[in-house]
Amino acid sequence: MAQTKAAVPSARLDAALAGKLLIQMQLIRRFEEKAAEMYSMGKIGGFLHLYIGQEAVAVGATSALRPDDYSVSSYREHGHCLAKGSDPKRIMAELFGRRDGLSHGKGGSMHLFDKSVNFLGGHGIVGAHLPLAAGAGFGIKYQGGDQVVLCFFGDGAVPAGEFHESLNLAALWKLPVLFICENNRYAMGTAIHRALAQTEIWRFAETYGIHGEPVDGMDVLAVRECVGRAVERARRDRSPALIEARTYRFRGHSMRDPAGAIYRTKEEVEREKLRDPIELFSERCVKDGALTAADIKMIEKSVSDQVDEAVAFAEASPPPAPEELFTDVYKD
Ligand SMILES: Cc1ncc(C[n+]2csc(CCOP(=O)(O)OP(=O)(O)O)c2C)c(N)n1
Repeated sequence: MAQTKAAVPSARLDAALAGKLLIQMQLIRRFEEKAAEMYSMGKIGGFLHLYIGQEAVAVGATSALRPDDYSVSSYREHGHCLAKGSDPKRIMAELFGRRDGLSHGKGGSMHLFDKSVNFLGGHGIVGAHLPLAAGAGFGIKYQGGDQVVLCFFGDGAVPAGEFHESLNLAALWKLPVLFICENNRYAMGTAIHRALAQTEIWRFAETYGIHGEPVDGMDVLAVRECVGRAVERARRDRSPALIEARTYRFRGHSMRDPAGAIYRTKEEVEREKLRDPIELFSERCVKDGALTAADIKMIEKSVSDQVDEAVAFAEASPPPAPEELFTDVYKD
């Protein structure tokens, strides 16, 4: 298996950047722990797919963007939406199915959209948003802009036709789309080697003549650096890229599979938890002198307060009125 490059270990970590990355990863983690709790209490219905363990990918990649760049994701998108800058209160209200939610309470966990931060969703059909990312890239090119699109998806989308069709068109038409595969090794209960003839996913880039690269998805700085280079290239000459972020989901596929214990061993999960991206980055910050242990405690406390406020906001928001059933469903 190809080795992933680590972020330059000797580079001194900037305190402001370290704080920003850690706050975002902590916010995603705490937000989702709370969402799981709310789900168990029956306050959140429908599906809920947690991103816990994968935070470094959304945060590292999105930190390389400008605010006017775009991001689009699958149904495991709470982290991408938070990293793009959406208000946690409105995300929580959406999970609660309330009127003040990002999709006015009619989308739920899998359908978060936020035009104000250029977050293009939240998509429940595996692979279906890759052509949308190519379309957004085409729109940018057509209008002569220099934005880029980050498209996050799981390894389960790689065998799907949309993955190949989208990479082909993005390469052929030179679209500024960065395809970021979050390889957490399982699509529901199916391990990648049971679904893919080529398990080194970044190598599919070779087929389409675009840049491809694996990266350690548990290392927020490595992801930021790798995606940052690809963003620079895409802005300059509108070249797409395929990045395979090697990561792991600590929880099961969804709340229906809370432990994910049937198709993987307990030992494997425990071993992977030793690579917790938040723990690793916190240690690095302290070692480098970018943050103190007290700073980290303060971040934990303020993030936890922010999540509690999000829950209070969601609880206070009313459900959508029956006459709103058919509004906001299609673009008017
Ligand atoms: C076209 C399609 N087929 C099947 C499903 C059912 N399904 C939901 S999630 C999932 C697994 C996808 O795994 P992956 O893309 O690796 O993402 P992860 O859940 O690991 O984030 C499947 C098969 C679906 N939503 N869409």
